[in-house]
Amino acid sequence: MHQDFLPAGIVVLTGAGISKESGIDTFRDKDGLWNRVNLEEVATIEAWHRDKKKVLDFYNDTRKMLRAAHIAPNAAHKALAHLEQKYDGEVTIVTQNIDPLHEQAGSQNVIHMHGRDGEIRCMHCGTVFASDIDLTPQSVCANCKTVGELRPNIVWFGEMPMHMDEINAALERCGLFMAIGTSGEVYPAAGFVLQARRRSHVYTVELNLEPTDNQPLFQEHVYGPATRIVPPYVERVLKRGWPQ
Ligand code: BV8
Repeated sequence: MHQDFLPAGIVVLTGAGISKESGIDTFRDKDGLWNRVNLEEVATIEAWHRDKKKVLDFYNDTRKMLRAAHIAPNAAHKALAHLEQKYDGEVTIVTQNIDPLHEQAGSQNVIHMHGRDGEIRCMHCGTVFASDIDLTPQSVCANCKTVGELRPNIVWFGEMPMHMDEINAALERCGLFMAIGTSGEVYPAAGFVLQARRRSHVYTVELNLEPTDNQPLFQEHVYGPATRIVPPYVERVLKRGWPQ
């Protein structure tokens, strides 16, 4: 098909809110993680250099929480997988989440811009491993044998998010930008809606439990729990598309 006739792409930015009803806490709600843990002590590169054991123990606990038996994809994750299967254009999920729930729901085109659970990286040789083991400051890299340089393959504050070229390309091609379950407080993710709007024909919608500070940047707003608002919105897009 000629490029001009391919249906416009859809980019879906998701945040912790989409996984909340799967049993994973968000970060900035009143019961959120950053209200219990000081992110400066566990989610920055400085924290890792200051107290590796504290940071590694935090992510060892995070991994165990994410692997609990009751954690499973919810209707919102499944609706997005359905969208990817049924929409005849490209659907790209850009997630800020490190959990695997989009993939477990059946989504294939998922970009984890803040890294993902179950992967570790050696700060000495850069090798990334799939790994579920608890890391300690005594852990040894299987590749370069360096001791104490293994960390979660997660993007901390002050570090460059991953796959930015791929994300920027998807934003260039999209006709519909949906943000689901994100407070719009963390950059560069929070700036993607403005980046998408630089394209003349792009429609932007915020689907969230409640309005965020980014609300004025979106043309449409749907508020409520993700499992209640995402499935019908996906059906609407598949049946009628979006305002051009
Ligand atoms: C970068 C990994 C530049 C850890 C995360 C000083 C120095 C350096 C950078 C900065 C700085 N000051 C500011 C910055 C930029 C910084 C930033 O934006 N800070 C904010 C706090 C002001 N950003 C960065 O540091 C980023 N890197 O800028 O690099 C650079 C450039 C060149 C070279 C080198 C570097 C890196 C950011 C990534 C940090 N890592 N996570 C981990 O996950 O353990 S970010 C953290 O916040 C989370 O991981 C999460 O991914 C992210 C966003 O949070 P949300 O997903 O939106 O979750 P939140 O709780 O906030 O909101 C949930 C929403 O859901 C709410 O709105 C709620 O209403 C809604 N909700 C709740 N329930 C439901 C629901 N919605 C629907 N249904 C429901 N049931």
